[in-house]
Amino acid sequence: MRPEALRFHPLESIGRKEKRSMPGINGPSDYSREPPRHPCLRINAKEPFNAEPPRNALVSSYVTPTDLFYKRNHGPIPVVDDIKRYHVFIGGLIEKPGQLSMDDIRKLPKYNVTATLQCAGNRRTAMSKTRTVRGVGWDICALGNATWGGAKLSDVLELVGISKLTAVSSLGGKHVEFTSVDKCKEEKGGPYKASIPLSQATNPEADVLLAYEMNGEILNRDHGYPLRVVVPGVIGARSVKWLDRIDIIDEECQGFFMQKDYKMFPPSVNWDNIDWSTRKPQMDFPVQCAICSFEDVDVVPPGKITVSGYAVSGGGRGIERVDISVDGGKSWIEANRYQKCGVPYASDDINSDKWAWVLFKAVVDVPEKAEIIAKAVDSAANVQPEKVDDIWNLRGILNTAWHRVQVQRTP
Ligand code: MTE
Ligand code: MO
Repeated sequence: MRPEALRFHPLESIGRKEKRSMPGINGPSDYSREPPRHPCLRINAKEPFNAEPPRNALVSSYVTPTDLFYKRNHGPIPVVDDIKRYHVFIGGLIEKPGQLSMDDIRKLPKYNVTATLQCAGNRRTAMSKTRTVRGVGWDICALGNATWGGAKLSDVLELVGISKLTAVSSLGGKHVEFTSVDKCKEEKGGPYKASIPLSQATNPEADVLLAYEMNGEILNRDHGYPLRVVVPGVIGARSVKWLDRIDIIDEECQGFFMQKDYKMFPPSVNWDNIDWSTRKPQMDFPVQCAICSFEDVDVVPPGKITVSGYAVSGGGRGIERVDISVDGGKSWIEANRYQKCGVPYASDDINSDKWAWVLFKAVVDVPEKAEIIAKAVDSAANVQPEKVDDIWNLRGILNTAWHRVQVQRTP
């Protein structure tokens, strides 16, 4: 139902694909206006800025502090010069294109969804050790768990006449495309974009948000100020930051990051024989976990040690189990898992955050030299692959192989 005070500004006078003149937000073409960042971040690329927190810091809290949350960009951070002028345009295959201001969006019912966002390139550096891959190198911390506050996309789409649970709209729309304002070299200087199926966008239970808050504060510039999409359970690449427009379209978005990137290829495909059209854009994240209490090779004190880390799956599938081995995979014990609800959210089970990671902990005795391994099982009994070689792919995405660290005891 449309709240009393809400205004949707129809744009009868402008064409469906036409750009309005004063959006109040723009993407700079250089890096002179980047925001300040936490000094402890490990920088993987400076321009565009790509950085992740240290392992130990990542799992020291269930909700990742915003300044420690990984930052994944493809261009300079956009600048909002006038928030009052900012509007998100809604067009494409709808009867009446129009636009919403931030005030309009804030008048819709607000939801707080705790969801883990993970880059498809998380753990790429380890995959590149098998065979070279193309892409920014990431250790194991290209993910974070935040409480996102905003309006549901399903409520926003209702304002333009698309009812809940619609797979095909009356004008033949099947996908929802999100377009930003940042200038990406992969898009030849054009903006970042992505799409999701209309059925997911109009499903209130999919919890797709137009978020204006992160961890109870106004979204900051690095993470998409003033408005970003959050698609829970799906690779981070579909959660478009600095949202400029939403278009209802008949085919999935033809942008670079949907069609020429973020697709999962088999190990036999290389840069000479690749045919991008043979694969679908990756959406759901597979089951993943990693040990964050140690570096890849580490020294530990004598006595019992604590193995801790994160486990998360895609599509709203929870984590059923995390197994730990200290003898290279010969025997396993089960780790303790925990989650904590930050902000109340009325899902079916108020005790678990279905889109969020679990943190795990196991206290173990280790031999003098040990390989510690962690692997998780999700609620659909999906397991992680044992070896990275089996899932190697040229873009180095979705490295979900068993996570291993080598530790040696001090005498
Ligand atoms: N949105 C825009 N506009 N530009 C981008 O470069 N990167 C995407 C996604 N949304 C990106 C974007 C990718 S690949 C990821 S993993 C997430 O944003 C990262 O979100 P974060 O920087 O808030 O952690
Ligand atoms: Mo990503």
